[in-house]
Amino acid sequence: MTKLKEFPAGFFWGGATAANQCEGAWNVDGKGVSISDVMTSGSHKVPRRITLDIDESKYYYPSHESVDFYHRYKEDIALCAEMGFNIFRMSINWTRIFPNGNETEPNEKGLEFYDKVFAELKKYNMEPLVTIYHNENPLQLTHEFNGWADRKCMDYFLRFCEVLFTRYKDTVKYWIPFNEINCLTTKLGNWNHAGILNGKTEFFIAQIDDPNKRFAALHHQFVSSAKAVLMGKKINPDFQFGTMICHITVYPLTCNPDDIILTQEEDLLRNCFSGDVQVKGIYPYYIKRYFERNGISFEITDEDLEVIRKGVVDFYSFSYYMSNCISSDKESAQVSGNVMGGAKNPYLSASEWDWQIDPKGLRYTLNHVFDRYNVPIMVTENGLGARDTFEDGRIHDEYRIDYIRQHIEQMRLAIDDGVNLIGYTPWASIDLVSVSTGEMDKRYGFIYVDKDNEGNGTLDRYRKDSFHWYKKVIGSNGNEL
Ligand code: BGP
Repeated sequence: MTKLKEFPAGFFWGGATAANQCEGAWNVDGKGVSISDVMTSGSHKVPRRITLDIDESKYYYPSHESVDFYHRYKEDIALCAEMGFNIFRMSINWTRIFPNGNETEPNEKGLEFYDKVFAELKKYNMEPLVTIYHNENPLQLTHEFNGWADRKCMDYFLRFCEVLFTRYKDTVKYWIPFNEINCLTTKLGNWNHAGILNGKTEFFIAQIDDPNKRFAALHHQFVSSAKAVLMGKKINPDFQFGTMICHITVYPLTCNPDDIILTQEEDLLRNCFSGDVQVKGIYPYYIKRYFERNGISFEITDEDLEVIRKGVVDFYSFSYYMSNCISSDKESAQVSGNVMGGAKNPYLSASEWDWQIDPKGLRYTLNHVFDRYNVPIMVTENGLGARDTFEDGRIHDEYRIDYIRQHIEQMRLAIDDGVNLIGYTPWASIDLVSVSTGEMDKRYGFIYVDKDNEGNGTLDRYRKDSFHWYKKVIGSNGNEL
């Protein structure tokens, strides 16, 4: 028996956050309103909604105060440094820099905030990993022309990129242009990921899915990502860009060939399409056929395709929370209550929110994507959403430790398989607002924040048991689990 390969020296260990889910300070220092700022809180039974009028007395908007990273970033970064992070994933809130998205000059105060965050990271030798777009579309662009559904959005986004690349030329090396870009391949990702508002009711957006707009929006994000890569490499050839795919790994529920075919279709559409565009630089054959079969059409120019071909990313990153089963039998397909769809896998348990826990699926996925793309890989999100109990300043989150331990074990096996895995930034460094529920009690962090679903709490930070455990893992470069 040969010895299992170890995590390579210099492996990136850290955690992930997103501006709209942790910063708060939604209208401070010149910040404009983003689509996330007009989303009400929800629950896993009642979906979040986008309001048209911000009337604070009627609704609770979780992103407005959130966990106040904006004012507490020093304390939070110090805690991450204590765990031993050498990488810190975060996003830059577009509306801090361009409040309405369409200004010609950036808001200096917004940039100064990120200057300070980067200075703090540098103090602890933490590499910033920056998501440029994490559901933070300026609301103005949505009102003006339906957000990403319109080509005009690209120019405004690229101006935003230009400002960031120039300002942070020597500060940031790793960039992710779009978070979970592939969510637009399903109707769930419409509003949340692209600011497309279809149809209005009195106070709310009706959220009617329009696949033409949705896939046009996705296309505009692909072209913008490729243009950002080309622009960024001119500004600093050492910049490294990555895709970020919400990878919901799919298995056929049975060996019925009908299940196999459906599973393949689902995998290609949801998981592979966006990676193929961003890493291989091609619009794959199967998506052209999918568009034809479903009557989907929008403008794709020759120039777009040329840009996509040239502006490929350097690394592949993805979020991995679960796997799902696909079944051609309607009844089985309905069994799971999981918001992400799919049938229940009898071999797996699930989180309270019905996300099926599948550590071995991570090893399978790592091999699958490395074989397909052959570029360095980072797992930029993975974690367990759970209700934590706070007792005398302690949080005993053994369940989270188990979840992350098992996933790290599988990452190590994938490395042993030969996969070039370079980093791991689990969700989340710190408790923050959940994107699907808008609530606080679906917690992911290593650091507990005293705040509840209604927004009450001291905002004080506490180290969970998982904090101490993860510190040991990082200190041993993944050897002590
Ligand atoms: C991903 C998002 C994150 C994050 C995470 C957990 O889809 O990129 O922003 O929130 O999922 O999801 P949730 O908060 O819905 O549990």
